[in-house]
Amino acid sequence: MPTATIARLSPRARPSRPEASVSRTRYRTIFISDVHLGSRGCNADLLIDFLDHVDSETMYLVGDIIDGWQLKRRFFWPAAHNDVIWRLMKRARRGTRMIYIPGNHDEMFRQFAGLDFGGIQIRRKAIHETADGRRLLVLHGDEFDAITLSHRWLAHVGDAAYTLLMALNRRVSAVRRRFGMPYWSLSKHAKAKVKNAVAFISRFEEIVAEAAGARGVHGVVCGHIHTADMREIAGVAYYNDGDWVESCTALVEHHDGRMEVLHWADVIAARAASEVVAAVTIAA
Ligand SMILES: [Mn+2]
Repeated sequence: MPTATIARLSPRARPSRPEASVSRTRYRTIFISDVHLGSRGCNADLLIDFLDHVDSETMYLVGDIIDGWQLKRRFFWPAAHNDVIWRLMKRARRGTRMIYIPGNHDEMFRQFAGLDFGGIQIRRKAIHETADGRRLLVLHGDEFDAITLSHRWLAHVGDAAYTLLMALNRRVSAVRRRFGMPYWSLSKHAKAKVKNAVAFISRFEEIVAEAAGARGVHGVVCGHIHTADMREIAGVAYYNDGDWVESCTALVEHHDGRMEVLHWADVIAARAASEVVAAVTIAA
């Protein structure tokens, strides 16, 4: 990482975009993963909007926050990506309990598991206790991805195809934005149409839930497959917080232990709609 980038990351440095001064929705816990900072696919603007509108006692960063694979190929680090890091570090300073569980794209941080940096605890996995007394195993999820583990090169071929799909996704998004249409994920819909991807996702979900069940916990929170979900699988609560490349989702725990997946593009669209309604009501 060039020195200039690191200098901009210092706690005293100001973000290029100041925090929005709006009242934040408070949750007990927030889980996000698969942000892929350092890659062109990252929807940093939506994530910044999310971070400025929510707060929590505890926040889990469930892996692939920084995309080391993409950064190694080509250095890409716009100001918005710094702004995300700045906001995460500021949360830790403000007293949010921050737990960072590196994934496969940011595996370079796994060597620091057990250490704390700037108030952020780096762990290989964690147990989260919900307000209603359930124990949830929190991990990234690549541990169960046989392809990633046994054929690293094959995972990279997949990564290249994925990068191409993301580039296409950005182009579609740019066109839609120009016509004032809301964010829509081409890749998310493409993936749902491909039988193999669907089979892979459901197999992944089963394996993760099974492993959590064997460890005697009530449920599991993971990321990795960029598909947010929450459902019961063989008596185990399976939660996936999704990603900020395709779907722009987060998993939140309410103060009573209730869990919810937030689709942030929908939240922004609803906010815009209510602002229009308010403006029209005032005008009338
Ligand atoms: Mn991953």
